[in-house]
Amino acid sequence: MAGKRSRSQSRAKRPDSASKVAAGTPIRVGIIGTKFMGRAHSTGWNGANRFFDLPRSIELATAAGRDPRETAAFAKRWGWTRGTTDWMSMLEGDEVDLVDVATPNNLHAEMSIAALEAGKHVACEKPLAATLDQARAMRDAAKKAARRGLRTYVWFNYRRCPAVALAHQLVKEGRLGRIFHVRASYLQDWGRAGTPLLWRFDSKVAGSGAHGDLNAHIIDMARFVTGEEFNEVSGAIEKTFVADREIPGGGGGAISGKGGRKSAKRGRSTVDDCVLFLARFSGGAVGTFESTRLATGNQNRNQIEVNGEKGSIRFDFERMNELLWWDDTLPSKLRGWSRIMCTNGGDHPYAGAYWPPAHLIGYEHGFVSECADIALDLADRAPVAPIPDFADAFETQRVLEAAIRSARERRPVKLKEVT
Ligand code: NAI
Ligand code: SOE
Repeated sequence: MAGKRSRSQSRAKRPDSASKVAAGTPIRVGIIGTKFMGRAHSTGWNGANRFFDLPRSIELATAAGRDPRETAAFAKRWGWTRGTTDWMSMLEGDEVDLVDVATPNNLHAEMSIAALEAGKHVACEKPLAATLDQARAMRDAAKKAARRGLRTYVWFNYRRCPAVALAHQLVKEGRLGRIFHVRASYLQDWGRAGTPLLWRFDSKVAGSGAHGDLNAHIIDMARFVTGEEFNEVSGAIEKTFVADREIPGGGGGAISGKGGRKSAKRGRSTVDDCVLFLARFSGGAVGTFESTRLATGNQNRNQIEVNGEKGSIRFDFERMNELLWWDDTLPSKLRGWSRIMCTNGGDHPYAGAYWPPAHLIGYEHGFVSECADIALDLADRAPVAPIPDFADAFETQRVLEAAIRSARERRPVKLKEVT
């Protein structure tokens, strides 16, 4: 996208910010949600202080959960000063500067908007919301709060894999030239028939299934890497393979509720297991997108390939430290896929904060890097890679909505129809 930067690449200039007032002072974080993302974000906030030299340190102030005993244990284990079962209590007074929303999708709007109204910055999990209406309300609340210097962030953490941030840089440097194809898929297989009816299968809570959960990531990644926006979505297919599931008997962990108590009760999944669609981009590229929970044998296969006139890149999260790169400007006898190990500090984004070359990083480092980027941004310093705010994540939510309309109405949907 010569000359014109999309929302995923840039940040609007802000008025004099609340962060400036507090520059140099610690950022006091309050988190809501103490399970999978509660643990990942806690690792992130703790690790950012240690791996990065931050202009503002991070204080893990308050953790809010639902069960008093579990919340107290979580707070102690992960280094939060206080645990509470009343998330609203952290909005009163001056206990926290930023609220981290790590709860199921239907709670993002209520919690984020309340935090912004209470004068807190917000870092909210993806997808921005369960519905387009909730997402729009969040975008509008963020716009209003920005006038008071408040900032919003969305945890599209895969942007912070060094390989993905490098792909973004290569495109920006013009090394791929004009982009022809985007081929993205996010394949998981934990949605098999034995997996109980967790919140991720309840449309009232999750909004959608694999679509909002996984397509949201690859839509964001495509926008981030290419710098192009979606113009049209077509040919979408939405499918639920396993509608009848066991109602969980309680307990259990991991994404699939593994180890939980058995129950004899059954219920219906009200979400998709997979959504596939085609796309046209603002710079003329075309794309294919596929997300599923039933791609047996693919556990967390978040992949993107971009083909340009001068070269191509290929990324697969299951080999997250590597970026595959084809340089089509080389003489043909030298052309081939190069495997770039994205771990060289100084050359590769984020790598310098961690280990020596090829001493690999893992899933949690994406969250550490994201927390560091948030701390940089709150000190008015440029993050290593742009962080999506609510307005940016709303653009991703519009694409999700366009794909669902395309699937249900069996027609191409232009993004300008989705406001
Ligand atoms: P989870 O089920 O493991 O944890 C949800 C947490 O929210 C639990 O601690 C639960 O007690 C808490 N919670 C639920 N209702 C609450 C309420 N009314 N008040 C206070 N706390 C409440 O879910 P998980 O996997 O952590 O997902 C949370 C969010 O993070 C979702 O939006 C999900 O899409 C997103 N996510 C993002 C990932 C990423 O890669 N960025 C990875 C996994 C999840
Ligand atoms: C489950 O599908 C899940 O944890 C998603 O919720 C995350 O967003 C994804 O990054 C990993 O898988």
